[in-house]
Amino acid sequence: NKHHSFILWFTGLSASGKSSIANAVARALFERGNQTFVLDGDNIRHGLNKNLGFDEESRKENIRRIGEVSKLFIEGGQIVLTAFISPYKDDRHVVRALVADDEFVEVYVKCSIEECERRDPKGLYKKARNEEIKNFTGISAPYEAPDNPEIVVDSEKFSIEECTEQIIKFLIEKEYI
Ligand code: GGZ
Repeated sequence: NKHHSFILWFTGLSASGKSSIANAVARALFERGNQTFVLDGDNIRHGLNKNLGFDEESRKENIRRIGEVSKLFIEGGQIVLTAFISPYKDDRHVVRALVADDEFVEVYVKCSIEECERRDPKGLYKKARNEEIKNFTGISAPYEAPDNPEIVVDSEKFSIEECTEQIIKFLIEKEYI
């Protein structure tokens, strides 16, 4: 079943490395001749979903729309990589149920809240601690880690490059690519 289209669904805390790893995996897939498309906050939350905030209902709607858009892209023959916190198990399950069993690959980017807060590349954790930002994942809003993701990469122990290699290796072994 090589060369089929599927969603590589990254989930993890803010600053866990989802976007960086998704973009590095997309580059590696492109170099192997695959067609890829990355969906992340930059192209979705600033456009299609700019009317949505971060309360539970908005996140649910955010993920639902991203799932539907991803489904369109896989119908168009792409490997779609999505990089959203997607903190709720139920919402991720809704997306999984939208597509065929072999078309949803959940990648948990594992990184402790302590390490994410140390990284704090945009100063958002600091603002969340000061309550300048409400409902911040890991501080004042929940993150439900997946129970059975297809892949777990530990971005605290391993570099972006190592995590990328681990994902590519999995995809080759399981004949996704
Ligand atoms: C979490 C927030 C929040 C709150 C703004 N909680 O590190 P970033 O900046 O670039 O990634 C975070 C991004 C999360 O958007 P998602 O669409 O991935 O979230 S979800 O899947 O839960 O819908 C962060 C920024 O937006 N951000 N406010 N309150 N992250």
